[in-house]
Amino acid sequence: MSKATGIMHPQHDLRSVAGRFQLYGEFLSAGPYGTGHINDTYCAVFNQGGTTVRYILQRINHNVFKTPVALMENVQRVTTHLNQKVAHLPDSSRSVLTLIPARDGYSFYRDPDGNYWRAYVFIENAQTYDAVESPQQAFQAARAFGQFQQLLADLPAPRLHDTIPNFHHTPSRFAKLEAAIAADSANRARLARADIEFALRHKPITGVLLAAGLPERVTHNDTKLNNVMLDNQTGAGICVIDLDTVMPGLALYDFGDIVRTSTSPAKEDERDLSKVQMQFPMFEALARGYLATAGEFLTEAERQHLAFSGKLITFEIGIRFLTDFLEADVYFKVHREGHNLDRCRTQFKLFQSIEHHEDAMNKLVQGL
Ligand code: ADP
Ligand code: GN1
Ligand code: MG
Repeated sequence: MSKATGIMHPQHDLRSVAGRFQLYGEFLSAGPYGTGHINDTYCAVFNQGGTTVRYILQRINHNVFKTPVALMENVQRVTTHLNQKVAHLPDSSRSVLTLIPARDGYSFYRDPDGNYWRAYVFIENAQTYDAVESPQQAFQAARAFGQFQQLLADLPAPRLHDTIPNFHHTPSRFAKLEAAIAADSANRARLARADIEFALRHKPITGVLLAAGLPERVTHNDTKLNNVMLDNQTGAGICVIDLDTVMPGLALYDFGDIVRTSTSPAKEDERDLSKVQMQFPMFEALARGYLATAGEFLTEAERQHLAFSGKLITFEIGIRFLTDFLEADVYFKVHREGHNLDRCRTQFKLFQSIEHHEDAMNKLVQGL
């Protein structure tokens, strides 16, 4: 058990894993890093000729990502393309994730237990945030995710692999929830009656984006606030990270998830629901930041659904947390009893708050 995070970390020999990558110098230490819900992320520290250098080492969660080799092919293509686009700009090595190849030249290392590992250059003097603190942060995050979509618009064929099929197909997510309720395998439905009832009542919205005639694009699909690094000095959104779900999708999956994670001042697992609310100035900053970069390619139908996408993606992640709670926490990492149910409740509270402001949000977008 790691003291820092309270998460169970199976004992991986991180020194030996680090030794499989083209990392030079003396290995000093490695420990758990960050607050992601899926992969095991570590920071590894090296002494390189008297300078201390950090790297990110990650074990890909192959329970969630069933095709790690295809996933790494996507990550390699995407980072190479982005790097070509920004290479001439100052500070380009902090604007795109850089994979460090394994000693055998592959982009990953497969250990004897069948785990897939990768190493990234550590982006220094920048950080991620689990909850938004200012409209400037919201603007910067949204601008960076919009630019990410813009830079990938001309990614050469072939189509990227679907690393998780139907990832944002909300009706499929809803069907999984219905199955989990019917099975009630952990006898937990009794603890979530009102939440289940709330979810079931909102089934009609699940198909709206799919029916809106929106174009397929290359999208990130996991644009929560802590998947973009903000510069410590300037606050600028410098690098989009967590590229496992970059694949074909709708632009609004990304905008919706920024609304979900960057309009409320509360963390995703806040228990005091009175703190969970959609703050209008944050939404305005997000919309302005996103349109500053994505505005040049969005269609009219996409613009019209910007506010709605925040509501839908908040609902979708809410029902995913609820499903995982009912299935005894097999997907998302949990750190306390009822954690997924707490997360579900913040989503449903935020959903209601977005709904309350939806007309005003739509009006604002029309005026931009
Ligand atoms: P997960 O898929 O589990 O969310 P992430 O790839 O988002 O994993 O990494 C978890 C956290 O580690 C991030 O939120 C970020 O704080 C940190 N992190 C990831 N990659 C880097 C990097 N290249 N440089 C610095 N920090 C990073
Ligand atoms: C997971 O990997 P991470 O922690 O950035 C999840 C997202 C959810 C998010 C909820 C591959 O994101 O879809 O929206 O948790 N990623 C995957 O916080 O399922
Ligand atoms: Mg992440």
